[in-house]
Amino acid sequence: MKKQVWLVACGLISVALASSCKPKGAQSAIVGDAAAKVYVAPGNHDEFYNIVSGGFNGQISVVGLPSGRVLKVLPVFSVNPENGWGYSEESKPMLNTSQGFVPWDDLHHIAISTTNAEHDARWAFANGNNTPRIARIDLNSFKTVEILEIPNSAGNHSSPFITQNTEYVVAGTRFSIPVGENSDVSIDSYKDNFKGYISFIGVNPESGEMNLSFQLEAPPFNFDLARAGKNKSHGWFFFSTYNTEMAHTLLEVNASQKDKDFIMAVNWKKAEEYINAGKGVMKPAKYVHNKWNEETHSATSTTVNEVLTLDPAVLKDIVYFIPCPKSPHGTDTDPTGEYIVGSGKLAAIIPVFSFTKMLAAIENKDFEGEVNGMPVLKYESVLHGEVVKPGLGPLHTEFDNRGFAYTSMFVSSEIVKWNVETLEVVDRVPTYYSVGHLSVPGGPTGKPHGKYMVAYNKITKDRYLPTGPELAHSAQLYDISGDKMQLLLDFPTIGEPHYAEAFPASLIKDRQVKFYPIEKNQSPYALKGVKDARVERKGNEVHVYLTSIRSNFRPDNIEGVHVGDEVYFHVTNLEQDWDVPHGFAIKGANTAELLIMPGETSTLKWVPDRVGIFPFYCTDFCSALHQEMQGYLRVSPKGSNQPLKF
Ligand code: K7E
Ligand code: RUQ
Ligand code: CUA
Repeated sequence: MKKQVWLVACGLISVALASSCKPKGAQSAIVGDAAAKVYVAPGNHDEFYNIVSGGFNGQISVVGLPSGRVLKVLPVFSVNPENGWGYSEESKPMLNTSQGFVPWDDLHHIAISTTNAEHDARWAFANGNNTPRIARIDLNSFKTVEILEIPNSAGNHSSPFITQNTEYVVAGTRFSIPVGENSDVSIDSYKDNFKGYISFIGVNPESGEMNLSFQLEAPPFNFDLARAGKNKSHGWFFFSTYNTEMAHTLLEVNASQKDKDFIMAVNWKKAEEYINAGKGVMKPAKYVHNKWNEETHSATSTTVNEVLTLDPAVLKDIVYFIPCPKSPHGTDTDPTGEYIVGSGKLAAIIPVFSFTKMLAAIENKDFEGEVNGMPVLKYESVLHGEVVKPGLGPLHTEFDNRGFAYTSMFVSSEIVKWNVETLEVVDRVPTYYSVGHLSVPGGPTGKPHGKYMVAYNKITKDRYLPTGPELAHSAQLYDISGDKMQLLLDFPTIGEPHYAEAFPASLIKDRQVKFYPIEKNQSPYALKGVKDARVERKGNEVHVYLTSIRSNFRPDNIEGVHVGDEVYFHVTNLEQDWDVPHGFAIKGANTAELLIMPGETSTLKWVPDRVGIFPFYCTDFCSALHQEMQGYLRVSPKGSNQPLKF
């Protein structure tokens, strides 16, 4: 049987690849009034914001739906020279980690904050996959305001997923590793010495601030993805796991031996009770916590040295394993919270589990064994049913507001729509090509908005004008309001999109920050008016306090800087109007520019290494006299007695 599935799978892989050379089928998939449905007339706004992960570019892009227009590239984990993210002195601490400044990450998943399992869209959370981190983005300013490093994690793929009132964001490790003092061990000792950790990060309901509440120790599996229970299953979390074989080499073969891996069900309310009852154990673990302050316009980075841990092998009623065929990638819960969908990449069916049955099976101790002291439930006793012949390579499932589920099929390159109650497949459409995540507005919440679905595809091939070997990734927008899914639009994306979430624009568009009140600017380098502009020397540090306002910098002729000085340009943008940023760049500095929002202060550091006159200028075309917005800085030899002059 196993062999057969493999043969079919391989057959379909070659079909999928072959079809990618023929755009013919792709064009014929579009019917009817697709153009009218995605047309957002000039000056009009999109109906939905789509917050899209950028994968290996480490950023988020903000896309309008249904137009597919890119509205913003929002820097998160990667430096962004365009607006000085990671280059300004104020933003550098945001990218600090326990191993120092890390200018990049691999960002896979988005979680939009919810209340009562409905989008409130106050914050977006995103994961750094490589250097385990979670970021929080303020959706009023579209700015990354917090980054928390995750200790004891190696590859933060299974994150961030949130509980229905944003009580917790979770982060499960992809790789299990040995931690603490015993980490210099033979890789062969995997089963004995390696461990998986699941982090529960509490979110402050007012400020959104994150705090690593506790970590759950888990067997050395790979944790792939997760979803919180919601509504009736509120209080539980479901993680997909693979490599439950606990292999440490050639996983492609060795981690695909068993017929079933597990969905790990975690009773987080219970875990919380144990934590509150003092059952957690404090263990050493070093990580950093970075926060952006909107009033000082700067970040601080704090190091933490310990973490509270819970061992579910001791506290027996927190963790249960549900067998799930075969190397599940996504696990998703439906809007009611009753159904838990596993998507086995190598499975020929989609198993749908019942939360009610799971509780009964736990109650009746319907176990078929245990793993590291934690019970394994019987597949049949938890199963609601199987979606049969869905296609090949199920990855991710999203839900609409009418009781249907949509599962992406990577291998057979299609989306399958099925009825969550009856498990009957009701429609299927091809994707171009090899779809990964799907995104339905409100799809992961208790109240999906439905209407559209975006497929984020892994392979692009011939969809756009070719641009050499490296192509943009491809997204496709479908209308899902009718019985049949209808392909409306292709649009290229920034980076490699994995998960994305969409919500109605009306939730946040009227609360956007337009500028920062200058009187509230608490930066120690802020200037309240041009009269304060000046230059000060402190030893070999030179602090240049600049104002920028249409259309000049003050001061704009600066002398008395010497080779080897540390020069800090503190630029305050005095504008108090929307959409009037000023830029700042100086010739000779081996760094990026600053892009300063109205009412904000940012700092660029430069150590001049040669004598000369160095022009600086505003980089953002801000007025008819933008090109006049410039200045000169004179650098004299080290040890010269040229005094400060400005
Ligand atoms: Cu791209 Cu969610 Cu990292 Cu699936 S994961 S495709
Ligand atoms: S100038 S408006 Cu550099 Cu031609 Cu741009
Ligand atoms: Cu300021 Cu251009």
